[in-house]
Amino acid sequence: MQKLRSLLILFVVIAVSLPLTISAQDEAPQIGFWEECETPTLTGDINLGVVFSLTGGAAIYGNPQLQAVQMAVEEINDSDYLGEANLVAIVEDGGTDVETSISAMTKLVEEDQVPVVIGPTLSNQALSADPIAQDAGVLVLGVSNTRSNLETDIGDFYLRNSLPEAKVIPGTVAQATEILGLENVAVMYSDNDEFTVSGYEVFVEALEANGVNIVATETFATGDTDFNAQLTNIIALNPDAIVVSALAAEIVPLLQQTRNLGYTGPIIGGNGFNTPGIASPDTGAGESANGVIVGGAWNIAKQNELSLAFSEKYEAEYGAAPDQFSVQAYTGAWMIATGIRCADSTESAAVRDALKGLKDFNSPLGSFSFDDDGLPEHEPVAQIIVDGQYRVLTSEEAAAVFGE
Ligand code: 1QQ
Repeated sequence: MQKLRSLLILFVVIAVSLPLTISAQDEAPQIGFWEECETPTLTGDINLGVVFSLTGGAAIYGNPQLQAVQMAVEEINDSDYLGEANLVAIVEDGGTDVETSISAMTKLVEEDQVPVVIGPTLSNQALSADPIAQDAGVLVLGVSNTRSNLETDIGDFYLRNSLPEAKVIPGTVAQATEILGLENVAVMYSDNDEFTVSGYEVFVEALEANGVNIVATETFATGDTDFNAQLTNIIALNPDAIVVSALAAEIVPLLQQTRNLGYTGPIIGGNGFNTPGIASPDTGAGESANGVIVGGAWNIAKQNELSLAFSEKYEAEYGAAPDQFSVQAYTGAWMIATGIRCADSTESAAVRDALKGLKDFNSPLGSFSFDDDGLPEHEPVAQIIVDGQYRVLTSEEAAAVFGE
């Protein structure tokens, strides 16, 4: 009898504590509007078009983007975020050129008839490929496009969660000017890419606003590999910093050549510098990347719980730390699912409207909203590469590279 009683007590204790442990797990922060929007009534497969640069120079950005979207899609389906419906990613390579991304978009829109596309990687591609979706009334969410005015140039079926350079560069330039006491800088940019030209214009405005003189401006083209002539001109003027708007394929040799010519000062870059691949000792510029200053949408030092959970899982799954591009892509896939959930629809316009209404969406990027102009809004971060690592920019970190 005694034995039976203790067994009974044990059973009661387990029965009482079991739901407690389950609900404690439930309380762990989770991405998504679980409370804000009800589980949708949708069923069956929902196709999500995915176009990223998986080949060519921009693959350094596109491959982490794809991995992150695949991770998000798996989580969305495993958690029944879309009720009985299932998100299915249809992946197309956008290459690094315009033509490949146009073909990819055409296939997704016309053949697969997807309601939503995530990508393409480059603004240059978005400007050529996204009008195909726009004309068909298919929603596109850019997750790495940072050129100015894409919303107005593409149309109302285009949204992005990637902060445009105009929301990042001014803060970075202001902080760098204060920390480094910049007076005279030289500027270099690629003049045949929509993003790099736009980034250049934003830099010029920000430098002027901070009272920094531009003592020289040099251009090059995407695909160039030798920057010695331009760098020699610039370095002869002894600038306090070199400001560069470029993409990874050009950034790597440009950094190497800059340091080989003996320039050890700060190099202030745009969004193209946000892949740690440029600092890789094997395939990147290695130590030549130290002293790069770049504003970003995310830094691994972000201590919000969703960012920490994402970083841990991404690293376990793919064997490398995540970068800004993967975080934006992961968040973007969850945002699209949230648009579908909150609209309880897969109609592009309905999803677009629900998505556009997102306010205070808790994500690894921080608290995300669209502003009144439909532009993404969250806190950017100024960074400096120290020993190959992206650190939050402070005077101490700057001193560690450039001395006091
Ligand atoms: C753009 C960018 C690139 C750096 C994305 C990889 O910001 O093309 O808009």
